Amino acid sequence: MGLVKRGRDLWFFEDLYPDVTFGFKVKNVVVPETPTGFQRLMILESERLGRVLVLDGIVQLTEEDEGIYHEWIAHWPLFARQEPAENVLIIGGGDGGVAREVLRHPEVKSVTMAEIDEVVVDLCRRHMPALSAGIWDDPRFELVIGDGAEVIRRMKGRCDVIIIDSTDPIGPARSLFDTSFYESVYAALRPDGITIHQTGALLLQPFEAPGSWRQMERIFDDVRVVQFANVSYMGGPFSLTAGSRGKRVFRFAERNARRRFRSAGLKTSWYSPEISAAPYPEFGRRLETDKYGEEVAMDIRLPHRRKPTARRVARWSRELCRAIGMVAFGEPMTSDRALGEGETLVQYIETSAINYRRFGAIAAANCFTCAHLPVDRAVGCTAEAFGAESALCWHLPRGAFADVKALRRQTRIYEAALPEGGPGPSGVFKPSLAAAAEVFKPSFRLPVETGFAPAFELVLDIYDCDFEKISSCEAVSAWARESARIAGLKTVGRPDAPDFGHAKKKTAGPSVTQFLRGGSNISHYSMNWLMIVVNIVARTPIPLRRVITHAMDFFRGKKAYAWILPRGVSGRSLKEIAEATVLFEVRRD
Ligand code: AG3
Repeated sequence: MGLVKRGRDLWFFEDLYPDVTFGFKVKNVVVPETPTGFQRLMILESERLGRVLVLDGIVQLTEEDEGIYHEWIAHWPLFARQEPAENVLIIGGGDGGVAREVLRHPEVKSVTMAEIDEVVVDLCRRHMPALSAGIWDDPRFELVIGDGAEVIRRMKGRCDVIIIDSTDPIGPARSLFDTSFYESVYAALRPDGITIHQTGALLLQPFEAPGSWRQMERIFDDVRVVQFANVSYMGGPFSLTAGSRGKRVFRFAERNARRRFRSAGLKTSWYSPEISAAPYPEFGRRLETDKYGEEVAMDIRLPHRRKPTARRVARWSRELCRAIGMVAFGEPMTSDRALGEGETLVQYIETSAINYRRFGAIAAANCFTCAHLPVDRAVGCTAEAFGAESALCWHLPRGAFADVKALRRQTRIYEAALPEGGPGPSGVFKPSLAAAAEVFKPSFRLPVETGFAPAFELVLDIYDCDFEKISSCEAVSAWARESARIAGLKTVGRPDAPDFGHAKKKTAGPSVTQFLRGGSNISHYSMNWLMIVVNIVARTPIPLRRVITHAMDFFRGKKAYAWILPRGVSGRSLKEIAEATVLFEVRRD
């Protein structure tokens, strides 16, 4: 929205979120919106907040409350250390607020500030001089205009503290939230060094801090979240994620801070060593239990002699999108235009995909979204589209950071009857829990081997994957081809690998569809959650262990959860189907 006239008054409304906003009455436009070559900059003045720096429509600071953010991001890492820091690197921070606070520590010998956008430095210095007061004449301070991601590579092992005062991970700061950047931050730290990064509003940007945490946890020896709240970053609790080089650095952080703060005699308005850096328990819960998405797999009996055509199925996919409130991405793809027995139709939707195939008189459809899934509506719409009165459903939590038992508890296998679409009288079943070792034994037989089902689906969630691999469309396509070879499944056409989820933090990353003879591999990759979700459907047995461990090795995933669903079954009870549905966990260290 930006600047909006309201009667005689001019107001500013922030553009960060599509559905909630932060606004204030503008007394004066100090610098009208100016493209800097990197971003759009604007400086406004408000009666209550003083001057306000806005980049790409997002409030970066106000004169009234900038001290809260700058004190926390500078003093927390500096005081947490056992020994005083001598060399400090600031990435971003062009307004000078962080440097000002860092330079208040007399033991600090050098401060380098790497800011990519010189216009931010110049205009803030001119229009908000108090922010950077004193830094320009301080001989310890050096400004480098350049990309922080590059500057840091020249700093190997030289910094005691690295403060990343960036904008959000949209626009020029995107690369500062990558694993490769965090790796160079770790490499630039001296032993016992600390880095700290702004990682967004805990509740309004719920994937941002967990996304950085998950990446940093793999690289740094310890990770903490520091939280505070200010006026200008809407949403209450705001997060700073800190990482250390050295396992014991944070262990005494609070004690060090109390001791060193007292002896420094520094006066702060907002920072206090007495305020613990522990995040709300909600953050921990989110790391543990949030799920990436949910899926409902539906097997429905087609009315006698009704074989849906590709057009009919494409119509279902449009109806389903409408029913679940999702926008389709592109057109539906089919493994074969005739969409005969076992052939697959895939429709990408805003946050993942829906798909369909038929095994004899059973239509097997899946609906997977990374947003809330109105399951009953999805099931009702699907059964109705194919003229069925009930549907056998597997409702699966996907990408849940929970243990395998909790996962089993959250999995529901039930018969949904129309028109209610809710669980039928037969109740809700759970999958059989197995150990990977059991499933990987040659004696374990897939439902297609025992003749229980004409097809099976391997639903695989792999956690803690390698960022570089899962963010590359080429890499994931190569894996899809390779995996088909290992599975002994013939590919039909080339993998389709679009990257359409980048606008949303949770879904940022590619998706892949590889049609297979008698099946498909449809998978999604989350750059922020460092995980992938895979669905492989096949009508012939595959070497389960090799396929799963190959995928985990390829993406360097540490942990995986897998379900095996018998698909296209007819003439079996729900209980038998539930018994033939297996859930297990695989670990690779
Ligand atoms: N840098 C962090 C701004 C974060 C705004 N994001 C948000 N409200 N979610 C501020 C620069 C101050 N030196």
